[in-house]
Amino acid sequence: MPTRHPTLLETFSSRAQTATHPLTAYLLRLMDLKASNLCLSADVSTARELLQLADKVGPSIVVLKTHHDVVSGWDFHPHTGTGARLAQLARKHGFLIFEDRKFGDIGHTVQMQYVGGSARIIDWAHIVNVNMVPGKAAVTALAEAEAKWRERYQYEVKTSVTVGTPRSDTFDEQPEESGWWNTDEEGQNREGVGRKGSIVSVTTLTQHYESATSPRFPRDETKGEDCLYAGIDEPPIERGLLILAQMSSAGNFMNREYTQACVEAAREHRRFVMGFVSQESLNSEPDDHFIHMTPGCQLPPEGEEENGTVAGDGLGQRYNTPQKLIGLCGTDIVIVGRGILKAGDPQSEAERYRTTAWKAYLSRVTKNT
Ligand code: 6AU
Repeated sequence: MPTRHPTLLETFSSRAQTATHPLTAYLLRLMDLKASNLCLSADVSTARELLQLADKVGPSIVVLKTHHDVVSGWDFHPHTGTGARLAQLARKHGFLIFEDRKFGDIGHTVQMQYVGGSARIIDWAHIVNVNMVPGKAAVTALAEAEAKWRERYQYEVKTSVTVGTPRSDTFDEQPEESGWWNTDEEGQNREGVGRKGSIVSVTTLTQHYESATSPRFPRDETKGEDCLYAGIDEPPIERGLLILAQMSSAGNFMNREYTQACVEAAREHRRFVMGFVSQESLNSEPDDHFIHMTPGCQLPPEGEEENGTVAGDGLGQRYNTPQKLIGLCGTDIVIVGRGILKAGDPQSEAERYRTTAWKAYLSRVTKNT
């Protein structure tokens, strides 16, 4: 049982006022608006299924969790691919995308995995998570990558060609540092973009950044419906990190000391770390306003005792009910995969989970008022 930290007693709308991270504040408002604290773990095997599922279950959830690397047919196109189409569905139904990438390597590598490669995860996933086994540097490195990306994102590259004799002040003597933050979506180096002009004869080709008109992300060029969920604005541009502090699987090695180190890392990066993937609330100091998302959640079949026990999956996964996780352990959002995916009607099963998890939250805060 966690200690009775104030966040356990507060409503999500009230916590939205005090949350340190802008994306956490947004998510808490979304939860209040949709009366949902449900995350769907969309562990399906094709991009087509993923998009159909997101469209169907979108109204019931506040977070859609992906494992992009288990999805066949994932289209990596930055503007029209699977990430961009998910982002469009996220706007339409009002949910955030959480790529369950569990980064777990040295700082330099996790930066490249987050921002670069074919997937360019940071472009379409509002939230990612980190497995902190390599140490706190992984969190620092991801925070740095996000800050650099955000700095760049707020501007669009504009290209202009002028003919004439360039003046000497058109040139910048200091070349920019090279790295993943200087590559565009096609992987081309953008080194120096925004600062230098290069001369071809007397023609000057200039590229510069201009403020983007909308923080919408990724820049949406997909065709079709492009509406924004009513009642709330666009999510903020800031990306968020969840630290994997406790696992649902039997016999995992995340002991108390490890979990405590995760909490300390979160406190050191409050502007980037939204909270934890954990099995209980880890807020303990007055300044802790972290959010907790919890996997290993299933309900007994319909018609059976709602708070009864649920067997594991035979592969190490253990399950608890929303009532136990939200009501007793004090977490905020339940992450449900196969409990919904394997149902005959995933859409109505998602509604059953949404109402049960929301009821558990309401009775927690009501009991405590
Ligand atoms: O509901 P399930 O068992 O079908 O799916 C649970 C989902 C899977 C796991 O990769 C993930 O939650 N997960 C995580 C996460 C989210 O990081 C941590 C953990 O401790 N246990 C767990 O199952 O996609």
